[in-house]
Amino acid sequence: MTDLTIAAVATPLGEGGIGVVRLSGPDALAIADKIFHGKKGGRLGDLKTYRVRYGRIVDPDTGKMVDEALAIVMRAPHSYTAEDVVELQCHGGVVSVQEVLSLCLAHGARLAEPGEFTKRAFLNGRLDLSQAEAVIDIVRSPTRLGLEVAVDQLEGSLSRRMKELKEILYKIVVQVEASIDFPEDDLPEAQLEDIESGILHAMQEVDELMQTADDGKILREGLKTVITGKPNVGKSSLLNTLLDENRALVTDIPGTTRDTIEEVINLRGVPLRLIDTAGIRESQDVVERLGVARSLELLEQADLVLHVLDRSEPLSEEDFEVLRRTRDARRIVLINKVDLPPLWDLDDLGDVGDSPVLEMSLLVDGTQVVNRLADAILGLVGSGSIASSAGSRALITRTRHKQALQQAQQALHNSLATLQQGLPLDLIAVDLYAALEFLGEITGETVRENVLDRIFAQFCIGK
Ligand SMILES: Nc1nc2c(ncn2[C@@H]2O[C@H](COP(=O)(O)OP(=O)(O)OP(=O)(O)O)[C@@H](O)[C@H]2O)c(=O)[nH]1
Ligand SMILES: [Mg+2]
Repeated sequence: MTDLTIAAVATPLGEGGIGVVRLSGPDALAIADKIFHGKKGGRLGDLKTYRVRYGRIVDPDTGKMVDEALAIVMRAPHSYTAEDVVELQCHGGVVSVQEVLSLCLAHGARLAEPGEFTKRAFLNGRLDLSQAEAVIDIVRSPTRLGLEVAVDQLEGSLSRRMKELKEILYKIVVQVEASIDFPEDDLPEAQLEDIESGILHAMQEVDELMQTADDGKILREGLKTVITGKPNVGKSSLLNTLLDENRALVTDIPGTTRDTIEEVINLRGVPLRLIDTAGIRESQDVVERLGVARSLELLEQADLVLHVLDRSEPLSEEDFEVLRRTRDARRIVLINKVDLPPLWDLDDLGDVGDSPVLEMSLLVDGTQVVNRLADAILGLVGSGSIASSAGSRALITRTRHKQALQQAQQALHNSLATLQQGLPLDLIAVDLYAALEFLGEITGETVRENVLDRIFAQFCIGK
């Protein structure tokens, strides 16, 4: 695959100051030379790496000029992909960049698949897999803290941590291998103890890393925050207040919101994916019923539930139903409309477990609500720890990494059990090698092709 030269538009499609068409592969310079005419003549193929030329893009078949451009030459291995790369900076119009791309394709390049430039960087050994994944996280990062974590990962924070961890395991493997040839009974006790404490140490390190997975996921994807409650309690009003804009329709008709509405806000550095949902109740209306079903589904996946109640209306079975359903969730109970005469008080709610309860009026005091809610949310998700962990050691941000760690941990656990049962040492070695292989999946040494395809398919074309 890597013997072919690929091309793609690397900038977003639309009008812009410039638009970039990127070529990568062994023929990148030759293809660019067919369509790019430098103002002062000369061939791009004769340039050293990191040189720029000003000129024109010309269709070689018709002799017509397509656009003005700058051509940037980056030679292997000193480029993003570690292959020969040419970037053609054209005027940023939808048609002009497409025309330039078409010329590249007509003269020997193949259209790049999503993420293929980064995939080549990985296959050519310029980035490991965790770093390649960080590239997409940088592009998609919802907040500054998320960006910090992604940049650290691109710089190798996770790669270094994995390397340290693998070093620990290699040491144990060496000890085990060296002892395998000993007759069982002659093995010095101290040696077995060394192996045991090595495994325990590795397990502790893996555990520490796994502890960061919750914070990491929140920073990368945002905290999935579902606003729920029965109809007309003020869910959409809450979304609008938090966004500080009239995003969702608000009326006094129960059942106004039917579909879900999702927006991302930045809560003191922590990204919140806010989802306003249809009010939960029995309904004859088909559309509303679908909305309610979707609300219930979202409740199951929520990282955080904001349960809104209306104090100016009697508590009903629907309120208790939502309370029951969200009992085990990370949850904040919001008692709204306290500007109106109350029809019930806190005791009537019964036991809400550890959930913080806030009384508020979205109508009268929106700003204050935002601040109090922010304090409550950040208190609940431990923002202090999120913010500090972002700046310190490597964070696990992906489920894929977490699963690999869990599998490694299981393998280590098995090796420990084998050791403690006094079984032969070569059995321990098998589990240790398995643990190493799982850890290798994170950085990509032992990853399978179909997993790679899935990872890079998440990228945009041109990246
Ligand atoms: N008095 C008073 N009215 C409020 C308050 N918050 C919201 N409302 C009103 O309550 C009504 C319902 O608000 P929404 O935000 O549409 O409620 P909802 O929960 O999204 O309703 P559905 O989408 O139907 O489930 C609107 O008329 C709001 O103006 C409040 O604190 N006090
Ligand atoms: Mg609504």
